Amino acid sequence: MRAGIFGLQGAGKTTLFKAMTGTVPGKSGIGVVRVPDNRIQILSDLFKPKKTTFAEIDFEDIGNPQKRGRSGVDSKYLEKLGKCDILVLTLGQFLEGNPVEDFHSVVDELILADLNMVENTLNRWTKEHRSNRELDALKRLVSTLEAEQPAFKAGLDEQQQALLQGIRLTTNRRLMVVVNVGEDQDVDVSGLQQEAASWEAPVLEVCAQIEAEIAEMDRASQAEFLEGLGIGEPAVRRVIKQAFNMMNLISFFTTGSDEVKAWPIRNGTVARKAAGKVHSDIERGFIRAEVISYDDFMAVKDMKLARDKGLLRLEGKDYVVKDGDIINFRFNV
Ligand SMILES: Nc1nc2c(ncn2[C@@H]2O[C@H](COP(=O)(O)OP(=O)(O)OP(=O)(O)O)[C@@H](O)[C@H]2O)c(=O)[nH]1
Ligand SMILES: [Mg+2]
Repeated sequence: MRAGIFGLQGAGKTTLFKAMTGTVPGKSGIGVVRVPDNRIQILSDLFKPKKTTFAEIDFEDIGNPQKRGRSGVDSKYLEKLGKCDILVLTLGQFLEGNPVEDFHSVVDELILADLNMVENTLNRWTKEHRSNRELDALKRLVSTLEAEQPAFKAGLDEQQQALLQGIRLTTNRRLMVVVNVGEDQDVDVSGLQQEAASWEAPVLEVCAQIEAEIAEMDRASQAEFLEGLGIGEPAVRRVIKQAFNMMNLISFFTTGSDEVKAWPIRNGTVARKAAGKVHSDIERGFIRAEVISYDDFMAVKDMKLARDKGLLRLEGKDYVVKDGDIINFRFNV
């Protein structure tokens, strides 16, 4: 799963990437980021496993195709954005710009590009006498985009989405806004929040510069530094968690003396499919899932005790896995 960092020139995209990954973007522009989860840390302290594994998502520094005040976007940029599951728009507040204007100059271009794409497709499909269902779905997209709303607001159902699958859009995915604020800068983001509301986009503030410096420190200095600044946790951690949620992901956990691990899955995944994440054999030979919620487990903090007390539930293949479920799969091969 990938989140694409984009925005105007010099907004702090690369600095934000550094703050999240701890490194500069390589040639691909993609970096793997660990999703902060205190529960995994706590489970790891209890089980003392050889290995502790957090969920991970990718962030991509999409770079800068669009200069301040210039309009038009190139197809390569749109293609990159189209490969991302969610978009992270970075606005450089520290530049003394106007974040509301910057917001519009970026997202309005995306809406316009999508509108062009959809209108061209509609013309072509009309000539090709495509089905009414296909044309109606397209028309619905046109009216949404004409109203300067992102494509995902068209509220197309799964069938309609499937009909339009081949059309390359960028505004049919969720957006998050990161305001890159300068040190000691007092910012009022309420105007921006209003604008972002049409995208249902959360607005987060990050001082990317400082956080990029923190990301380079060792753990001990990081903690000391954050305490000195009076910050509980770096704001980029919230950006990462938010991105994870916006991808509609949750985590279930597996525990043991070998490994404590968070497994990211789509919200709504059933037990048998979740088992397949761990191993295809476990999915194939699935018998039951032994499940205990993180909170129930933490009341006893011991798996044997939890079992003796009957706290482990036996769930079948169609059980919808919940965030924080600790699962032991029973299977035969
Ligand atoms: N004062 C201040 N400078 C910042 C902040 N964030 C980034 N910068 C500086 O602004 C400049 C641009 O930051 P980048 O992260 O390279 O911006 P970018 O969006 O990747 O830029 P392009 O890739 O060229 O579009 C760099 O010199 C950063 O050090 C900030 O919060 N405060
Ligand atoms: Mg850059």
